[in-house]
Amino acid sequence: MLSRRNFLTGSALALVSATAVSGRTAMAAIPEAPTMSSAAMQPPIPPANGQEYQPVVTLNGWTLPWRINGEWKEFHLVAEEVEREIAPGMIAKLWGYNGQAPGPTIEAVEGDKVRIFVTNRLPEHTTVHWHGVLVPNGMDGVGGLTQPHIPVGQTFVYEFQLNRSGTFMYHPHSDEMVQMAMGMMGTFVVHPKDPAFRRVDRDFAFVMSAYRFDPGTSLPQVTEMTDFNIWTFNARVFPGIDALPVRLGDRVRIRIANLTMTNHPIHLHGYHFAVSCTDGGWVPESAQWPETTVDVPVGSIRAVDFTADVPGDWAFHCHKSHHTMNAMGHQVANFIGMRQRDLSVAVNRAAPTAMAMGTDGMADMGMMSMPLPANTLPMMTGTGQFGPIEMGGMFTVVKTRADLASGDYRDPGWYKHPPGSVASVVDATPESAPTAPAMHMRQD
Ligand SMILES: [Cu+2]
Repeated sequence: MLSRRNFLTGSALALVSATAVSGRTAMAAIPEAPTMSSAAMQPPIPPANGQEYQPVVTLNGWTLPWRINGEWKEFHLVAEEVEREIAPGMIAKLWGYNGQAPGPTIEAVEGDKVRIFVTNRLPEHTTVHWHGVLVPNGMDGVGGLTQPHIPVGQTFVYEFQLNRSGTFMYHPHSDEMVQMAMGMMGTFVVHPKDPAFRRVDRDFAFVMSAYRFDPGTSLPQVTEMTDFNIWTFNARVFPGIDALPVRLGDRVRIRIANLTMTNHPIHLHGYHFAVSCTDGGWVPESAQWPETTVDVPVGSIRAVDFTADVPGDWAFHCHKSHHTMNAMGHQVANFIGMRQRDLSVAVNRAAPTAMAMGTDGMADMGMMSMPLPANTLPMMTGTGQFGPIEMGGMFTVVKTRADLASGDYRDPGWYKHPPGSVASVVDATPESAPTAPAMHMRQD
């Protein structure tokens, strides 16, 4: 293993620029490459001197620190093998950047000149494409087309000016199928130069990725095209995904990027939102309409803005119901209404721990802690203050509270409902039931 000192020296000597002006930067020292060992949401980084914006918070992620060098903001990405905790109980061996997959969020301001060093510590070549960022052609990161692939062990530098604000991504354009299926991606946020433009009080971001892990394994099946079983927000699944803590009355933005291989209708309870931004820029207000679900196509970003004007624990999830499940077999028959008792007796002779399930639906899966193969997760899980939540995958909660301090992103726990405001059981015996039929009768 190289020490960091050796690594910095070595990569400075081996520096190859993606630009035609390599001589200018070839001798520059490379900034440190910070690394992150935790999959927990890290606090945002305040703006650099003289700049004003609401820093973005990455769900179960972090922001890549930068340094100022003259008129440049300098970043250092390291493409490498990582171990990512998908949720407590499951570790995936992925490829990512600076210790995590997805990589850290790159954050800058419209007008910034950015210099991004990319060191390749993968076993094969790579590149970085800045998805949605308008860059000179030679900075576009398409291996073979706009630059040579970054060989193993080498460092390339990308330099460009950020002329437009918005929400973007980065990912390889080298052996793309494998490298994205292995988790290589990240979010790239460019704040408007005018801090008042579409200003929000809380700004969240994440990228969606999907994997097929055969139970008990830790490497994703990179050739899978359709049958994925782990659907993630920032390579985490419920109940491992951070909540989104929000102060009552806040203007909130959630930036949702999609690098899975299918679309995701992302649904928010409690509020109406509007799509304020895509990876193509800001949507004019005259072109927005109120929504509660936004379909995020593959290779796209939708940022939604809303005012959190009602307190509570509001579900936020993909509306494809199999995307709010964790690892599950997809060849299970529908047993609803079938009598399995005789079958169970026969099966138990051969497999004494086998259990007949599904006769009355699958909710019991949410309550049962059946023995699982190593390194996998229950299909539906998570427990709230009223019992099993019966979710997994792409599900989390917007937690809106009146007593949250601005800038406090700690999980505030479960919502305390005002007395009498929770749906509850009533006496439904025929004598006490309200007489409903009247409303269906026509008065001719
Ligand atoms: Cu989905």
